[in-house]
Amino acid sequence: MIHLYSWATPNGEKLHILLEELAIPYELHRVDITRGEQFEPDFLKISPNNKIPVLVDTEGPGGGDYVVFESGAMMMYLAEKTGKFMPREMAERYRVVQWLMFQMGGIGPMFGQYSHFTTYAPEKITYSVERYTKECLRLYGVMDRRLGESPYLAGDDYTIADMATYAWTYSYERRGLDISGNDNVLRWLGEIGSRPAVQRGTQLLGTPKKPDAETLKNYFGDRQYERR
Ligand SMILES: N[C@@H](CCC(=O)N[C@@H](CS)C(=O)NCC(=O)O)C(=O)O
Repeated sequence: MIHLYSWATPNGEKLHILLEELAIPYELHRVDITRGEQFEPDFLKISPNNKIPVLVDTEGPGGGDYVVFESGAMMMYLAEKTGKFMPREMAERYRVVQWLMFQMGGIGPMFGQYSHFTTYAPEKITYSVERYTKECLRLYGVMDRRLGESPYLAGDDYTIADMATYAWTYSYERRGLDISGNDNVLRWLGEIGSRPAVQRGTQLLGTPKKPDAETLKNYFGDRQYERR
């Protein structure tokens, strides 16, 4: 059985989408990161970086429990375990890995900083807002060029790279990003967004709540920076 520890955020949603696409049994455990549950000692045992998502596979490679943190690694683990959404052939497989890493190293961190400076920062810092707005739009441009060459990010097939990237990029309107002109991205977002598993996955834990004072304290206050 797969146990998923998660919350309603893009990094959580990637795994919600993949598990719904795979249609395998899983148990969902809510970790309310807005209330500091990511710092609980039991959770830290499986999540050394105090972040969701995390999975525990009770039938792991050695036959017993196997823990995986970092959403990209979790997606590769599930794809490899089930033989779905990531090809086995090396050249094709590394096309998926490259675009998954593009999400993990580019889209995720840059969109995260964009949200920080547009939504969470206590003061408006124009330089930072402009820098991350431009960077997010540049990344949509990279995707648009790629999706002009092939239907999906890694080529002809829908893979974990699409699921991971979709979870971060579909909410461009809520984020206040104008992506008009990126017709290939808009086509891809429309197609992926119409998949029933994607709809179930993105609605599994609802939409992220507006941050209150306690949330901000948990995300950016002293508790975050305690030595563990
Ligand atoms: N690189 C990590 C990032 C995970 C991450 O940033 N998780 C956020 C929610 S999207 C979190 O748990 N934040 C709580 C905290 O930092 O205390 C991954 O992809 O799994």
